[in-house]
Amino acid sequence: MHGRNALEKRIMLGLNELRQSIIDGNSTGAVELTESAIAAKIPAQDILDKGLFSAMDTVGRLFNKGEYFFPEMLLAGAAMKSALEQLKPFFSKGKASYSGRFTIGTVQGDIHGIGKNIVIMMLEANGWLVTDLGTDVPSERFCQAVRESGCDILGMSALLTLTMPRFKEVIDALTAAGLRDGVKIIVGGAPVTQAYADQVGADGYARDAVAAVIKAKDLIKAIERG
Ligand code: B1M
Repeated sequence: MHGRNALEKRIMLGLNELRQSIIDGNSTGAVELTESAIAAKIPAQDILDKGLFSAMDTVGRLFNKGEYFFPEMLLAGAAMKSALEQLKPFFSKGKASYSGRFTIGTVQGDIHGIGKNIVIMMLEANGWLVTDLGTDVPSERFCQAVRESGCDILGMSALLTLTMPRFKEVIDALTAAGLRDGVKIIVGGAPVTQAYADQVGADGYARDAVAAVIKAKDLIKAIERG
């Protein structure tokens, strides 16, 4: 029992160190500490939740308090991205047969891409064939992608209150182009809510990456039922 407590304490210390390296924007440290955590057999989901996500929460709080500015957020984002790369193999064991086609992007005016990339990682791990349109994606590009990819689901991410209205813009553009009925739409991102998703006429909302996978599966079932 004593040994187990000591081990848990060491794991927490390691994850705290990883968390701090991301808050400090130290990409090299973040990669090394993620590798150490993996080597110590800490589950990838714990590294993600208790190390990486938790660090970003703190960075957001520091920004709100006026202690962090754009450059610090940028460095923290880069450190998080580097750490994520190490975790990717643990979430990318896609199945041989795919669950469906999912096209995703962050809306125009918004360059936040980390959450979207985590959603992609989880979708691919669950057998989805994902097309990533990147960030700052204009409505016309979303329409073009739906037209050309034949995707079952279109996902849109927004991290800014200011860019959330782009969801409706894209949905209206899809309707005008006669493409809306052929695709299901999921929206997400920190400021987005179920009520907002309903308001803009999306088919689904997901609070996080795991919820996005569940919602995508539900929508595919609905398509299959006709
Ligand atoms: Co920005 N930023 N940022 N930022 N940034 C936020 C979002 C903010 C909340 C910080 C704060 O005030 N506390 C705030 C937004 C306030 C608001 O409008 N509500 C903010 C601001 C204001 C800004 C700028 C305007 C700052 C400035 O210039 N003065 C600027 C805007 C630039 C622009 O986009 N035009 C800006 C810039 C940046 C950086 C570029 C420096 C950097 C992004 C780097 C990058 O992505 N490559 C950055 C960062 C890092 C953040 C914080 C700190 C972290 C975001 C993040 O990556 N979170 C953020 C504060 C915070 O969120 N705590 C903040 C981790 C990620 C795993 O979570 O993205 O929420 P998240 O994704 C989750 C869920 O939301 C969900 O699943 C994901 C995984 O579980 N999800 C989906 C996301 N998309 C989904 C799609 C789905 C389903 C689920 O279906 C399709």
